[in-house]
Amino acid sequence: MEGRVLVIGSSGQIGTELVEELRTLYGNDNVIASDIREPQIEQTGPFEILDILNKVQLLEIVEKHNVKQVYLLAALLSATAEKNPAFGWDLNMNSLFNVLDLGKDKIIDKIFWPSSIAVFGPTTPQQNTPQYTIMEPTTVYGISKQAGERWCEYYFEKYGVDVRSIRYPGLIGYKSKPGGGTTDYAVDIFYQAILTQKYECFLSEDTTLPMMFMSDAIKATISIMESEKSEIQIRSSYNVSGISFSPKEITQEIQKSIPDFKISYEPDYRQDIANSWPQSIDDEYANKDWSWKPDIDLNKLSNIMLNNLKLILKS
Ligand code: NAD
Ligand code: AKB
Repeated sequence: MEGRVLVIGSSGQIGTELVEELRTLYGNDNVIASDIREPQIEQTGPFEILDILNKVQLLEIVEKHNVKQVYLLAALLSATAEKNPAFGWDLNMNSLFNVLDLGKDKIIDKIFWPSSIAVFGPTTPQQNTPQYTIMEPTTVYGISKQAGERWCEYYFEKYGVDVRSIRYPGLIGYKSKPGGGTTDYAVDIFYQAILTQKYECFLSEDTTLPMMFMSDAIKATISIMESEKSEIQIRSSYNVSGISFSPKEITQEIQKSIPDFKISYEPDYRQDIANSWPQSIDDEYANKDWSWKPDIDLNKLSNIMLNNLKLILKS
């Protein structure tokens, strides 16, 4: 690989695990982690404090480390962005422009930018949501992701920027905590099942959403980035699917290991966000173009989360 990799937003839920995997693949010193805040875990390679809205600082770091690939993870997620729509729009859009412009100016060669199932809205078919369908998102986060997808495709078509993207579903892992999304309950529930054997869920029991275990998300991310350029036929963003479940279904899965675990439901403003999203995703294009296939089902996910969090929380 020519040049180094920069991960922006590396202290967050995905960045924490992605940096670890990229360093295993490319070597510790070839992956520069960066964030506006300190990392959640001890670093095994270079780390820079970076505010992605500061273009000058971004260029300095890119030149200092001879960066050629950028993974842009900094963003406000759905629930947090609803509380501060103007800032959510500013961060989510201008971070993307700052990185896309580095591609346009031929300073970097390749960009990964994640979109989300939040690009879909209440008028989208909710079951097996196709790649190409009605998209009328009702959250500022979803609007920013949809606009971001259009800009990615535009920069590819007009300026030849090699930008690649996937629409992540809700992500679940035990190595890092989520940062303000509507799907966060599906991580918190495991902590509470172990710590207190009870959980008050902010979504109703039958709210089914598309989800994915973090190792599958990292696999999809690295797989799309390592694919040949010619294989990437979609330059907006690819649907990818993992598993779908509701709070009731994940509770039943946890109860197989912790029979005394109890859940109660107190839906809040995040219920409206969840209601506007798909329940399951059709990812035939990702499968066809770059052989995407998830590994982890609900049963495996639940066992991995419980086994690892028990060790972490009880140590
Ligand atoms: P996160 O909130 O856990 O992490 C985002 C990181 O960005 C944080 O560490 C934060 O400190 C950092 N950040 C915020 N403002 C910054 C700035 N100005 N400059 C530099 N860093 C800044 O989010 P995540 O879950 O890791 O998500 C990463 C990306 O993936 C986002 O674009 C998100 O929309 C997308 N995504 C995530 C999920 C999910 O379930 N986690 C699902 C779909 C899409
Ligand atoms: C959120 O809930 O905001 C994220 C997402 C699905 O984009 N997890």
